[in-house]
Amino acid sequence: MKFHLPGRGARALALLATVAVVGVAGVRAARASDHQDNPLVELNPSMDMSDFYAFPGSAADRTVLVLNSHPLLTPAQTPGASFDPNILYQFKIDNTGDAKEDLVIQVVFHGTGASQTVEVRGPIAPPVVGGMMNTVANTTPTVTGPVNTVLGTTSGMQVYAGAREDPFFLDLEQFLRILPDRKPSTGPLSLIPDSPTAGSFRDAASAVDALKGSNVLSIVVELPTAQLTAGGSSKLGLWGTISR
Ligand SMILES: [Ca+2]
Repeated sequence: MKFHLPGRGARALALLATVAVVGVAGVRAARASDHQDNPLVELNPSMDMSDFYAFPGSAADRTVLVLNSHPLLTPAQTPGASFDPNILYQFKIDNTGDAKEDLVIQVVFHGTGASQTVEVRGPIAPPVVGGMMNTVANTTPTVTGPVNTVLGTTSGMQVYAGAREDPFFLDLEQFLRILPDRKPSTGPLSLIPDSPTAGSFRDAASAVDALKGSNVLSIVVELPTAQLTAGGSSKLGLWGTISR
């Protein structure tokens, strides 16, 4: 995963790389971010997955999965932003340790704007394993309803799809001091002085979150953990994909 600075696509650098391996008994956080990482997703921000999160849910036997896309929305842009109704958003679950998904949760949208609706299928066996060309399973959706609404049940699957402030924390100024060749060639960030001694990020008291106040379109799914471990073990590999 990598963070891309606008206008420097070909020279984007891996900021933090991670593998999202989650042991259900003891969750390890995945730490990475991926905003605007290639020209294709800059042209279609709905395809731009910024972050994927997995963490314990509202009860001990439940897990939350989050797939964020369409990063760097300003508050003014946010009401007009939509999930792309022509692409497939997927949570992928490997519970056999081979880095191939055994289950998927498929999310598609209909319409645009405030009247957009979401359909969530699964967890189900993937119609296609791997690859970027994926198909929607021919099954009845588990949860359906409007965006910007909490859907489903607290005992089964709960879903929220809509705008939220980007939860990722990025001290961009310090990042550019650590790696000054990533600085943009114009604009305020180009003026940050190089600091060869800056070898780490600043502590919470002095760090500045460059993403504060910008929004993402978030797909949040909470479900019984047993639905993720079914047919496999409690050690889960979790990731997301966005594909046509
Ligand atoms: Ca597997």
